[in-house]
Amino acid sequence: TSGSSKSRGALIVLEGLDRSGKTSQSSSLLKYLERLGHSAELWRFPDRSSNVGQMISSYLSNKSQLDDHTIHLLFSANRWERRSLMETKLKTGTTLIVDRYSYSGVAFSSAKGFGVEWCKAPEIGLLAPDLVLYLDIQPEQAAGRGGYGSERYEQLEFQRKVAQCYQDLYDASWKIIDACQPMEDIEKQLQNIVLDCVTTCQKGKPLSNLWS
Ligand code: 2DT
Repeated sequence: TSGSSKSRGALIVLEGLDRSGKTSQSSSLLKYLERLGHSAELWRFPDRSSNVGQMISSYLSNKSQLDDHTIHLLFSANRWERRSLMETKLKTGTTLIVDRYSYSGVAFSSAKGFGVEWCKAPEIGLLAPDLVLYLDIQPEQAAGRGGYGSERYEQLEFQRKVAQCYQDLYDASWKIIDACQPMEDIEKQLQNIVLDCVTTCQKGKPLSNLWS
């Protein structure tokens, strides 16, 4: 069955360290869903296109400095400014594949030493994903993949802390995928899990909010 019925779309989030393959796998999933006739879009956070997004982008590329609390709240605001569009899309049957979401927000800021509860607080009330896919890779292996760019956070020592923080966030609902397998194997695994989730949402699984 295609996604063109009135059933809702699924909110699917990909998380993982830098260089874990999220971006390639997100595009591949989008193509897969489209081939099956589903309405789907690829989103990513930070969404650098808004005013808030431009402040974040400038911070990440080291063109500006911001207090750690401030940047955390900007990342969150950047999700809040997309929340209502996100809900509309989902309710009108579009599945969203989202490259990074609140978990990046919490993992990266708690890696700086903030308490997890403080990091989660501004995320409360954002839409909860129907599925979290974690592309699992050791920081050392990720660093070996053609190296990092020049953005803030793209450093092995910090990525090690982020990896630990992601681990503290995992719950049983996350699907952990070994990101060191051949690309096609990862694609296949993700496709099966995602299709299952899309079907469950079509059948009427209700939307909910973070952190429930
Ligand atoms: P990309 O390289 O994927 O564009 O990410 N980050 C991201 C945070 O610190 N908090 C957040 O809420 C989000 C969504 C992760 C840019 C960097 O921004 C970090 C990497």
